[in-house]
Amino acid sequence: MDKISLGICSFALVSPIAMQAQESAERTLPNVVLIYADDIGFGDLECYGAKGVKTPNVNSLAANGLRFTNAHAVASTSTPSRYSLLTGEYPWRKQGTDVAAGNAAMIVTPEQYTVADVFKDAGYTTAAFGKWHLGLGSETGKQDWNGEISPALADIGFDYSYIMAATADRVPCVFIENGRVANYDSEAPIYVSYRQNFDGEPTGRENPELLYNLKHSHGHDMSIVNGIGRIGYMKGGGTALWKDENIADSITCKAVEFIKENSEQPFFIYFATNDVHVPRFPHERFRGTSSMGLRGDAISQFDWSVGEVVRALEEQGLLENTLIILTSDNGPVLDDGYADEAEELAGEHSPTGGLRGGKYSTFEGGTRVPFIVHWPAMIKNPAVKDGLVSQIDFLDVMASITGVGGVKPLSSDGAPIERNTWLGADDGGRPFAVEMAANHTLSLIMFGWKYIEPKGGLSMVPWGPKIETGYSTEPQLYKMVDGEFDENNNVAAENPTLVNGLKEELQRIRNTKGYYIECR
Ligand code: NG6
Ligand code: CA
Repeated sequence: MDKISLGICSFALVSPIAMQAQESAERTLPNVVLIYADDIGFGDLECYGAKGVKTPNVNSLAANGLRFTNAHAVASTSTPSRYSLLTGEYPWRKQGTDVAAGNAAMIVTPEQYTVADVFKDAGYTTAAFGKWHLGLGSETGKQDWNGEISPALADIGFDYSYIMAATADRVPCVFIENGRVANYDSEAPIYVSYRQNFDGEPTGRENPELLYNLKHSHGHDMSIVNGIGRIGYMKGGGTALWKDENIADSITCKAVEFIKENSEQPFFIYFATNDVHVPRFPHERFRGTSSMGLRGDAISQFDWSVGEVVRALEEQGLLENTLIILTSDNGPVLDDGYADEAEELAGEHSPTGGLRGGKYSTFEGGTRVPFIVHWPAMIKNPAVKDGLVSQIDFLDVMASITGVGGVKPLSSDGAPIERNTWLGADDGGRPFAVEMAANHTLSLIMFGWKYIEPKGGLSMVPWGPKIETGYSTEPQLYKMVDGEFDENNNVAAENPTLVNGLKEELQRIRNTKGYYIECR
């Protein structure tokens, strides 16, 4: 295997003719629903081997569609992964794509072509629900939370949006509907700062007695909203403030409403759940549904959301011709800053499904995620697929499916031809995938190997989560093929030629936008 000749154009591509572009032109365009989970690991869903939690709705999508076992988020944290999924550009090509504060300026700019623009160009109605985490407004810290926030999602292709600015653990703790705070309470104007507290406002650090819902384990000791400490400071909000136990209900109900109101024309829904990110505080009706406490119960809640979306599609007679893709933004973490007993109660369950590392890390636990494709009208043979998949292709695969794009990608790093993998027509998968860890270490999966570039860094995440980073000053090479995948056995020293080849290949990808296509 290490004799393989590495170098530009050294991999074979599936012929574009194999693309199913010739399929019946009359077929109406599918609705597309992306269910983008937060921090759900490779092993966190029952159909991927989860223990102690039931996920019947997700299982049913997997059983009637394609369930991928080698699919990858582009990064092991949220903002960079989401950035890449929406734009088809690697996050390391653009500064400022790391985990964003709740008052960050918009990271995807209106000039950029996004997957939402693809759908607009195809004549779709588009909507985003739930976690955003890609900034809003033109300048960090300068948003007017009491008026119109601009630019917002309408400027990058979304007709409708009902979102959280960042994450549930970051202020402002309000939903934003079409660029304005939803349920705005004029008696409680909203102020947000990531620098200093507002006079007289309690914080988790100084007033731990007010943390009646969840206590922090690390960080998350600034403003208190709903008895939970957050990252960042905010004042006001009044009746607009969310209650964590209702977040899943709110975004799910809004999405279901949208499906009902838009059943006549094709739509794209970006359905980004808050589950199972911290603070995990699912609704009472999910409490105790798993054997793992709040984290497991949040997985049940996620599964419920999936079920509600599917049910709404079914009720509108749309399920048959709706493409549902279910995946996650990065790998799992147990203690991510709140004392929710995720570690203590995990029991037999392995959130990464036995992979090494987790959220933040360069090991597979950080970026290999569940990936399920369900489209009854198109996918007639449900299967488990092990072809290499990367979320970097989302924009171009959607462009190919909607007929907006051609053989050439519309993004800088995606590949429309990967549509064949995503829809099950090609088992081979992507020739390579690049993944980024929290400290920007890149790894390259190619030719059945995983190469992790050398870059310094602590071997464990230093601020709290008990996760191996995978960082090393030495190159790492792991065999990834034929069930022999083992990230414990670094064979770099025995394979210097291969290591060099993969290093060069990674360098070429770094230097070349559209590298995949250049190699055709
Ligand atoms: C970290 C937070 C963590 C989580 C993460 C982003 C602390 C101590 N930890 O900085 O809780 O919010 O950022 O997660 O503040 S992500 O899934 O949105 O990338
Ligand atoms: Ca995440």
